[in-house]
Amino acid sequence: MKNYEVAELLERLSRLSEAAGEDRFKVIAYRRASTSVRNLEEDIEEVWKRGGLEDVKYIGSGIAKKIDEYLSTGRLGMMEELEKKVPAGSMELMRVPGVGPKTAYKLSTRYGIRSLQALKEASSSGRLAEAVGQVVSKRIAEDLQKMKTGSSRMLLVEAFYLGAQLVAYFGERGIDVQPAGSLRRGSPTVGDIDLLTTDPKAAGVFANYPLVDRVSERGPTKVSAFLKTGTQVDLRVVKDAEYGAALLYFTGSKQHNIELRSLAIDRGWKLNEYGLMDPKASRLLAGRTEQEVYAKLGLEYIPPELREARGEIEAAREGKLPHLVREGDLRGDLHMHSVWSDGKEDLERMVAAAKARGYEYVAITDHSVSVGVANGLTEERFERQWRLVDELNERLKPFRILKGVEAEVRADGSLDFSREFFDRFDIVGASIHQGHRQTPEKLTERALKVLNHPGVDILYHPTNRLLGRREGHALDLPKVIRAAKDNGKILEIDGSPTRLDLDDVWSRRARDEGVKLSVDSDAHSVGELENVRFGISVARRAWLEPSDVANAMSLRGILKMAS
Ligand code: DGT
Ligand code: CA
Ligand code: CA
Ligand code: ZN
Repeated sequence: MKNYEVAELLERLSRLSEAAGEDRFKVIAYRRASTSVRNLEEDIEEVWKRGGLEDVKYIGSGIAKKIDEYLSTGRLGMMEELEKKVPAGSMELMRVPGVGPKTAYKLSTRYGIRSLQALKEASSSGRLAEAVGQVVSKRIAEDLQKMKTGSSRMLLVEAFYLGAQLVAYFGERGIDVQPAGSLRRGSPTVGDIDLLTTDPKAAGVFANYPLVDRVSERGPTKVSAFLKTGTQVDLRVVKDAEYGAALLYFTGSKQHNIELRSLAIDRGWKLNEYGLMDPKASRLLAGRTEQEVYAKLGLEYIPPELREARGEIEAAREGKLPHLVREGDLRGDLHMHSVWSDGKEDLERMVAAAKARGYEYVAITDHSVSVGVANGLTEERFERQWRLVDELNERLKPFRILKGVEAEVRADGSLDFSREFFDRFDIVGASIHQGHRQTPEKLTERALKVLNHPGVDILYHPTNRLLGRREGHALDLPKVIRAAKDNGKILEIDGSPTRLDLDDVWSRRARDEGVKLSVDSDAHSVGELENVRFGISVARRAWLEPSDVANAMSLRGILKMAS
């Protein structure tokens, strides 16, 4: 999925054009196209491959040509021309929302402020206020503060695809690199991308990566750069004999490392990014692989997703680590949409794509009628949809399409249909979208009401959080989990990259209480069926085994649970 990348490219083109004093209409056109690509449900690369770029809203022939050049070659000639016209550092300054092109131009040419670091210093010394006035300076200071507190973190999906692109770029040049850090641990958001390699050629090759905007640090063992997407990448070059220790160290988490190190110290040893050492004998005990280091410390190998200092070291010592669920364990997907409601794809195509992934069953769960904006279905439209589903099921045997619904929970906790009507679905998921400004008590009451409803099988994205945009509902989750347990209901880990809801901590708690979780895509397009990958990251971070996951069950199992 390159939508994010292409949207960023167009956004940058817009900003560069503005900074370089280009025609205003162009500036606006690029920005509009960027927004359009960002919101596109389909994978832009797929659209490009079938020659459909110009069908996308706000993409005309000129912009289509640029996207084509970028997707075929990885670069954009015109962008490189523009970059030459724009003063050094001003693009980096423009990552701050309050710094527009004119301000950036002025700061970099007249005041010599050419990096975020310099901007921060100017902000605290008062020089910034002299340059741009109190009001603007105050706004910039606030933006800088926000960037520091994490609102500038990327979603896992963005880091994942950027990381994959980097690995491929090095791979094509015969260099193995491996992502570490929070990306490898599968955190829902990622601050920067950490890469590790043993190949000394990597540093030079990295500096030539087309997406590199500015190399901020360059030494023999570490190169740091900002990409044009605004992302920082740290590449570290280490020795073969130290690779495992370095991978362990730079995968983190920091807290996990601290616990490991104290384990080493207990034995009179020393653990750092160079290896596990016995200082008395000045001898390297382990370092080539992570497995070796864990083994020497008397531990089972700990998968990266568990390295959060949440009891994994103790479990590893006792040989009690969970056998974590993998994407391949999923036998179906219990949440997705079609054009019947707000999906972008025909039901038939969603089903075919799900089948092609190797699933045994899939639930089509379009919205129910009270979600007007999402074209929610009435009873009558569901009955029509079911006729199509029955026909397809006849043809696709033994594959099975489950008749599903994402039932909207109204403000008073009631649902759109009668109990009898819900019984005619195979799978009923319920979602609380509306009324999210209600008090936590009221929201909890609605969730509990739904979990006590005999027709409901799953509570979808239980807290309704949107990463980077909105906190989840402050539900009384222990109560919600208890209600799910008491009523035999499933709680969802929604794999949509902005949701990843329930989160890892609460999913684990739910599992501990004996509640099953489903790992779903919430796909609105074929490409988004991939979302389960990120849901699986959450599930693994929650210590889930296949037996904890509802859609790792057979068709018969899921039908029984949902009946
Ligand atoms: P992020 O980038 O904020 O999403 O989170 P991480 O975990 O990727 O953190 P990052 O990029 O600052 O550092 C990568 C890893 O390097 C981190 O997980 C553990 C290790 N590390 C970094 N700084 C320290 C430190 O001061 N002490 C220890 N023990 N480990 C560190
Ligand atoms: Ca990192
Ligand atoms: Ca880092
Ligand atoms: Zn949905």
